[in-house]
Amino acid sequence: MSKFGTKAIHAGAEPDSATGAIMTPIYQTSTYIQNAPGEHKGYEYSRTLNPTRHALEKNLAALENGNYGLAFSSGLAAMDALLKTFKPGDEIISSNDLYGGSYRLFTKIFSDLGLKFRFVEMDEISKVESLINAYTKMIWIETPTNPMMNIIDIKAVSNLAIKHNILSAVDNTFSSPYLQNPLDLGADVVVHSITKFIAGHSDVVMGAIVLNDDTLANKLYFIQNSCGAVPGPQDCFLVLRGIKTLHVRMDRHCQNAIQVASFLKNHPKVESVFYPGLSSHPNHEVAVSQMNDFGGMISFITKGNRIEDAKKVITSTKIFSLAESLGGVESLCGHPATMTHAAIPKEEREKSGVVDALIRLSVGIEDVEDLIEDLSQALEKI
Ligand code: P1T
Repeated sequence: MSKFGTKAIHAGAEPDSATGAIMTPIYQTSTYIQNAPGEHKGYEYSRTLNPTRHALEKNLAALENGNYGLAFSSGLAAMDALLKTFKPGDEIISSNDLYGGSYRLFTKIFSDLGLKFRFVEMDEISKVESLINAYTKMIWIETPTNPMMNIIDIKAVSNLAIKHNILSAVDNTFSSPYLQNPLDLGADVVVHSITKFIAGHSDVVMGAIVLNDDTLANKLYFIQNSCGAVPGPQDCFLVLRGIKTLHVRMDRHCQNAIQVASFLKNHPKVESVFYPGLSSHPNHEVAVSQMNDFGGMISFITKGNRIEDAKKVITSTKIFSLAESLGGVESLCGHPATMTHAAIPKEEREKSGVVDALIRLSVGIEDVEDLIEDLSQALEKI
């Protein structure tokens, strides 16, 4: 099997057989001519399958070392498809620290459809096991978590799921397939918000599921086609293009982030820094064991834990732009309590550490000296 960079550039993207075009063409078509009913070249209708999407789906499967890759119109649409494989009465155990939109999908949409969600801090696997009962069907984790950057032991969760004959699913958005491959660690399903590091240029919203199991993959293909939350060919092309530099971009995100995290950790106006690459991070050893590097996301709190100071910092940066999302080449800063995690009630949010003073950074691939200088001048304002 090829190594990561080679797969990123070549997997699924055969040169076009009709013209030799080295880049996968944007097959901007909804339908395909048939010679006779049912006699076609493998493509019937673009909700079902489109050649540009097909190339991307094969590439995504290769990057996560999975048999099947399915692309969806957003990360939440990918999660929605996975959740539709369950039935009323089924229970899902989820990490308590997770993207606000995922929490909203669980508690405001699928709870009403009869699924039950149990949220738990997953620092110890016994806490997860204590919630498993006859109705439990899946353990859902994000790692690193959004936004607290907790690391959950994927192998431990996968082994627990195997022991109880239930599924384990990992939202691998913060790591990207370059830094972590949950299927190799025993997980059943990987979900991505492609919008983030995989696409990498803040110009596409998309999601994906990668898995190995034939039966579950068939169910998901059925849901993908029946419900229709598929991405268009233009977006698939942009993501294929973005992926070709995923490994190069991720290396730079990681190199920059560790320097920014160290700068913040030593800054007199900073109270706490959450970055799994710091040896002081409580789950640093688990991160070392399951990640190739520690990614571009950092959260921190300024001294005194004041929301006014957090707002001052994130409105004073000149290179870090104040915006939702993450994983693009440009650096972003955000305020989880009022932005990405506003959908989680304050009391719930604060239980997992998402206090009003928390600042989240998506460290881009600019020159790190400029990023540090930017944060330095913003911190001087408080
Ligand atoms: O935005 P969408 O492509 O639908 O992906 C949702 C999603 C799923 N999982 C994780 C871990 C995420 O971070 C997200 C989206 N997150 C943001 C927009 C954000 O700023 O955190």
